[in-house]
Order: sequence, then structure tokens, then C-alpha cells
Amino acid sequence: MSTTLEKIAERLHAGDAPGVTQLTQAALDEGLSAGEVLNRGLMTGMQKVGAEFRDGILFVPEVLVAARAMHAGIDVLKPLLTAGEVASRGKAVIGTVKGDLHDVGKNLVGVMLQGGGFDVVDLGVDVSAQKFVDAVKAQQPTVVGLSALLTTTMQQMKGTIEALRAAGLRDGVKVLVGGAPVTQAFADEIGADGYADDGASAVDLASSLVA
Ligand code: B1M
Repeated sequence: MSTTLEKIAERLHAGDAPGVTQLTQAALDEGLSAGEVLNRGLMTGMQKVGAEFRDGILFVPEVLVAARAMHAGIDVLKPLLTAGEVASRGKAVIGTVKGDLHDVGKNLVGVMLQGGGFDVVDLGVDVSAQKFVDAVKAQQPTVVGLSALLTTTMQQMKGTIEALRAAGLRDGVKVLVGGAPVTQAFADEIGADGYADDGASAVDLASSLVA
């Protein structure tokens, strides 16, 4: 008989958002932590979707509904991931870079940053360098978080950092980058202040950068 976590992964893979909502709540009611449900249920399901997408077994429509189901699960976990008495750490402007429509990881990082004490301004997906510059001028954040999921769009991170520099804003913010194809070496190469490979490390890193 499969466990609730296995059922969450299976329902996410099937793109069943109501099922994922119900099972995510059931897993919490069983006493599992939000982190366990996220990493061993939702993420496991999405990893299988990613592998089958890569191998041509699943296609964009199925992957889209799986992403919606992932968002449904994250919505249930959100109050727990953002709970707690944490000192305010300033503002973080986040977004997925231009040309890139992936938002599940960026949204998760946003939720975790919020839980870590940051006031998060989410610019959404397909965000141009100019839009980041305008947001930094308007919002005056301490951290700018750039997300990219495609090898073709990660270069936009470099352009965004250059645009911040050209606008005279680079020294006033810490730029944090992340997303599946991004590495520490790439972050160093483009002059970012830091790289994180998941939401929890993004919070640790952002907090240490503004300390
Ligand atoms: Co796309 N896609 N996709 N896709 N998709 C990937 C990324 C891919 C790896 C799939 C594959 O081939 N296995 C592949 C990229 C290959 C490459 O570039 N090397 C790919 C491709 C090719 C494409 C299209 C080009 C497909 C096509 O149209 N032919 C197309 C591009 C569209 C575009 O953006 N212009 C496309 C489209 C889509 C959908 C729209 C169908 C959908 C996105 C829906 C949505 O986001 N609302 C989608 C999805 C869902 C995926 C996969 C399956 C899952 C991504 C995801 O949500 N993961 C993905 C396969 C994979 O990643 N294994 C794939 C769950 C999420 C929690 O993890 O986003 O990695 P992730 O975020 C993590 C970390 O990366 C990190 O923390 C998060 C939490 O742990 N992180 C940060 C992320 N941002 C961060 C920022 C930080 C710090 C950490 O600091 C600021």
C-alpha cells in the first residue's frame, strides 16, 4: 500500500490539483512536516514529470497541469513555510528572467524568503533587465533574486546584472541567482553575489548577505 507521500507524488504526476491539495493536507494531519511533504512528496512527483518531459513521454500540456498541481500543494504548505517570528530582513525583489516562463521554483523561493523575514516583491515571469532596474529604483530592495530554468535564458541573468550596474544600482543590492541550470561557477562568472540551489539555501544566503 502506498504512503501519503507516494500518493502525493503520483497525483502530482497525474496533474490532479484537487487530489494534491487533499493529500498534502492529509500528510500534514498525519504529522509530517512541511519540508518532508515538499521534498519527499511534491518534489518527487515533479522530478518524475521532469524526467518524462525530457524523454518525450510527457508533453507541455501534461507538464502544465502538473505545475498547477504543484502550486496547489505549495498553497497548502505556504502558511507553514511562512510561519514564525522572524526579524524583518528588508525587501527582496524576485522574478524569472526574460524569455523564461517557469515559475514554480521562483514562487517557492519567494514563499521561503517571506518565511525568512523578507518582504517579497514578485515581478513574475519573463522579466526584462529593464523591469528589474525599474523595480529596484521603485522598491529599493536589499536583495534581487533572479530565477532561470533554461540554459538559453540563464544568460539573461548576466544582462540584468549589467543593467543594474549601468543604472548605478548594482552596489546597493545583493544579487542572488538560482534555478536548475545555474551553478556557483556561473554565478561567479556573471558577478552575482550568491547562488542557491533551493529555497532553504536561498533564505540562508540572502540572510547572510544582508547581515
Ligand atoms: Co520546462 N523545461 N520548458 N516547462 N520544465 C525544464 C526546465 C527542462 C529541464 C525539462 C527537461 O527537458 N527535462 C527543460 C530545460 C532544458 C534546458 O534548458 N537545459 C525545459 C524545457 C526545454 C522547456 C520548454 C523549452 C519546452 C518546449 O516548449 N519545447 C518550454 C520553455 C518555456 C519558456 O520558459 N519559455 C518549457 C515549458 C514548461 C511548462 C510551461 C510546460 C512548465 C512550467 C510551468 C510553470 O512553471 N508554471 C515546465 C516545467 C514544469 C518544467 C519542469 C518539468 C519542472 C520545473 C519545476 O517546476 N520544478 C522542468 C524539469 C526539471 O526541472 N527537472 C522543465 C519544480 C521546482 C520546485 O524546481 O524550478 O528547479 P525548480 O526550482 C528549485 C531550484 O531550481 C531553486 O529552488 C527551487 C526550489 O527547490 N531555484 C532557485 C529556482 N529559482 C531559484 C532562484 C534562487 C534560488 C534558488 O534565487 C533567486
